[in-house]
Amino acid sequence: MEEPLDIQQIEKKWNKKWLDAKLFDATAKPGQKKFFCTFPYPYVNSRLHIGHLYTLMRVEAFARYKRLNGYNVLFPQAWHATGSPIITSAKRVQEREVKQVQILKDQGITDKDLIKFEDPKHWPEYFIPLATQDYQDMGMSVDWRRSFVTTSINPHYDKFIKWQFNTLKEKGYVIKGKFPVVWCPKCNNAVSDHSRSEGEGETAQEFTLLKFEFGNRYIIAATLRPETVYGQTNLWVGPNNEYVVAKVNDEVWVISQECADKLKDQERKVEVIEKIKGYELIGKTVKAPGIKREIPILPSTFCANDKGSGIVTSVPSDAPDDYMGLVDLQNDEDECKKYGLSIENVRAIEVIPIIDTPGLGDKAAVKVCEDMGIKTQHERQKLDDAKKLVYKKGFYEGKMNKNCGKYSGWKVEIAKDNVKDELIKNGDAELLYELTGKVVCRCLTQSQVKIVEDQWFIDYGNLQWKKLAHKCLDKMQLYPEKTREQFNYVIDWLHKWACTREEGLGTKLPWDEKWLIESLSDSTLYMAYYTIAHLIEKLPVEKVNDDLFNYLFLGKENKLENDSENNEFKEISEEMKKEFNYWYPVDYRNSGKDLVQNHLTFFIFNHVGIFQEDKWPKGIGVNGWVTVDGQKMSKSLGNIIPLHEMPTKFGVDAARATILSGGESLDDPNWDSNFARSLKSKLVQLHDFCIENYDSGVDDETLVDEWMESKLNEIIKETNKLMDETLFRSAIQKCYFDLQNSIKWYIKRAGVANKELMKKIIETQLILLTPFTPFICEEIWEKIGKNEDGENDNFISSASWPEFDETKIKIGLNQQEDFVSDVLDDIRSVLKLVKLEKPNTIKLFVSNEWKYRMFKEISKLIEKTRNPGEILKTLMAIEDLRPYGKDISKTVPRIVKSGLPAFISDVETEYEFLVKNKEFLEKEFSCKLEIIKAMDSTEGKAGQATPGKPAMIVE
Ligand code: A2H
Repeated sequence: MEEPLDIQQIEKKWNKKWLDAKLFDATAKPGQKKFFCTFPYPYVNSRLHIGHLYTLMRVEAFARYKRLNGYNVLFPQAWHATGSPIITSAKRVQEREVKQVQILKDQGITDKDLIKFEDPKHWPEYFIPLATQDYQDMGMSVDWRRSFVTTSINPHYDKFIKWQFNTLKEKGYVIKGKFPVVWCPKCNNAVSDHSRSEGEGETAQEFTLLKFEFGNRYIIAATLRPETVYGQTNLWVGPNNEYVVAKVNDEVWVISQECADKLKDQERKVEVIEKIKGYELIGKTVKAPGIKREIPILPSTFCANDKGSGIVTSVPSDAPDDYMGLVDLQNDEDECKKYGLSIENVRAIEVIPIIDTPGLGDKAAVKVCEDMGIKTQHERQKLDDAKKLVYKKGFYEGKMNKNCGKYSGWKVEIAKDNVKDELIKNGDAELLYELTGKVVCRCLTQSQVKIVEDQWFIDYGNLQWKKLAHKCLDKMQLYPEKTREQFNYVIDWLHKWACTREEGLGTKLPWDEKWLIESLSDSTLYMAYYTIAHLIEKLPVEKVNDDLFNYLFLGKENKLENDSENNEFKEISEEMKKEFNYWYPVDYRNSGKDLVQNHLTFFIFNHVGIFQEDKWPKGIGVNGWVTVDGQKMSKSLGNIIPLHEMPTKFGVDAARATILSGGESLDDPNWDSNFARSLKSKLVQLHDFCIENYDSGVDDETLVDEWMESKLNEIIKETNKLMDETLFRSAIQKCYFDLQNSIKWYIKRAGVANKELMKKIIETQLILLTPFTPFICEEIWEKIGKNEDGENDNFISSASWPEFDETKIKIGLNQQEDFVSDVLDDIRSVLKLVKLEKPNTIKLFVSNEWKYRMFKEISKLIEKTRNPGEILKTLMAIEDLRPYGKDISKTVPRIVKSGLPAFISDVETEYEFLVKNKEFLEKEFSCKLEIIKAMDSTEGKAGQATPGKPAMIVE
């Protein structure tokens, strides 16, 4: 008996061969088509795990597919060390903090080695080689010459980032100022997305604080829609909410305690004087800002003290909450009485129309609440939906009407800032920043907004820059396309981004060295660095400066040439320029869906802000988050599988194909351990099958060769389409499972396969599978004699993707084979039903002619209607069908429900086809088979035959 396959040995063998042959080292070859793809560099403070694998595999499978399709493919990989996580962890190791020590021990670090992790620099030194090994073990087709690490640990890259920031600053994209940032009061630092344990993507949002005159005080209400002041009818307070009267700078304000706390971080001096309950204010009046009209204070249930000031101005025309609050109160005499309000006065409050919104009239909130059947202010879910709808339409499409003074006729979108500025100028309003959602720092302290002076920002709010970003996006291929809307939204929504930190690893801001550039800002343009990474390291770092990068990347004047002593320098810089110009732009960058709102959009911005248009990125892929065996990945569940366990636990090929089979598009993919285990043994079977069947079989054509050719070509064609759209899960289904089934069927039908065809099938399937399971494919490829000399071109990894021949795809043939397979299944079910194991005779009856006629008519009609009555009526109008009215009326509803068979021919064709396959069926059931036309039979059963579904009697 042969030795069982040693999968791990095979993986090691091919990894070594690929590395020795430098198979994935990619060099510019002007004239040859290229594909440049990237996976965001992982953060090197821990080992890689299954969460990385899915996103990574989407790049890897695509890279291999493109390579097989004749592209010169560059797939490089670098490592990210920027930011505070490593420094924070190193500090925690210094303190021997139990949790942190455990995290390291779980990753195999011994007590003895612990001390090394007190030094932040040790972290990348330790984790990068391990990550590289994991990548190699997993068969990633990376050009390792171009790998690097970020931060000042890498002085060449450090210079690149400095150049990037100098360039951004020159273009006015980096600005200094006073800005609201998400802030941790404990760490005394801005909390970047990477440094959060909760609330990634949440930012500071601007609210306008409206000031309502109330004697010698102001009652304050926060709004996102300052332009709606013209429609104010009243103020809302929560009757049982506690408010404070506080001295804020030189004025006295009524606000919530939470608001008072926030104001302290936003450049106000705040001193609380006394507390006051909401109900004490109800029934009093205030003078509303912007309109200088007295309006009453009324009770509602939706005022939250932790938002704005805890008090809301009511604009029932355009805010569904406000409208329902008013309706509720107008219907509730008791509630009015309770607070001493006159119900007549409350009922006299009228909605003031201020905005004409296309499709929603001039009181959008009223219309939407009525249309949605909202009855009270307590229907939260419906009200939130209504709010979104009214806001989106009103704000982006609405126009201010005649009640809005000098702004009448303005677009709402434009009026907003103008009204706001005017209110502020007149002392009627101020600004407050609120977080868009809860943010918790890694130190587990809840973050808040703080206005920081002297901060550096990337100005993603710059309108000209946004325009360029949109232009780039418009031309970009997105995988899947449905992410486009989100990208457009993020481009519009991004504003100033605090790009520096005081602490961490990183690159210093070149012109203000007390600052370090933070981790989401030094990772946006580095794909360009990949094109030169292996060359620039040959230069002494003093030679690397902005002039060099300007020359390489922006085609600016070569200020370096005069340096006569340095021919080598010149040579290297020319080579770098060639590499950049060949590989750029990036063709495909893939990442998880959480990065659309920051990294991926920053990637677009930075490219369009710095590079010429022909270097703008061409494609982005976005994917979901991995779950493991149906559960969310989490430390506490212990279900995070590290990459280095994959080879021993599941085998690399099986792991690669399993993770991609777990999902595609934006689905959250599921890792299924059982699937991986069973795939591992299936791949061994594939190996054995190929070895056994390659180059064996008959020279004569078989009955089903033509069908098999058709199927094979169809599968190649469909796989191509799926691969081009990165729908790898479906592609694996097609080129592995579907093709496998077809091959099995072919062998069953042919008895002995045709030799040449079998060779072609095996070769084709192996190449189609190579992007997913390259190790086993290489092994088989070698064993079937395709790579005997071990030359580079003979690896299956460098083979040519099979072409399909459209003329060989014969839908009719495919349908006929499906018919035979259905007949086979039907006979089996009948035998099972009558519990007959060994039949003597099977009689098959081919349907009566008129039924073919009926089926064909129905197949035409069903495209227009699925109403059985209508179909029946049309059929009955056909003269030669009329005699069968009773049968037809029974058949039609059944067909509408279950569908028509794919194979509808006519009596003669179906009959002859069965006769042709008689021998095959007889062999299958080891019995005699009779094929009879129903019209020639007197058996009652014969009448039950329908086209594509012969009736049968088994004896
Ligand atoms: B808006 P977001 Cl016309 N509790 O102002 C409950 N709601 C509060 C609040 C609090 N403490 N503070 C402010 N708000 C309301 C005007 C408006 C608003 C119009 C249309 C839509 C609209 C008049 N009311 O908001 O949930 C305020 O109502 C919908 C975008 O944080 C504030 O803006 O997005 C809005 O909630 C902020 O809601």
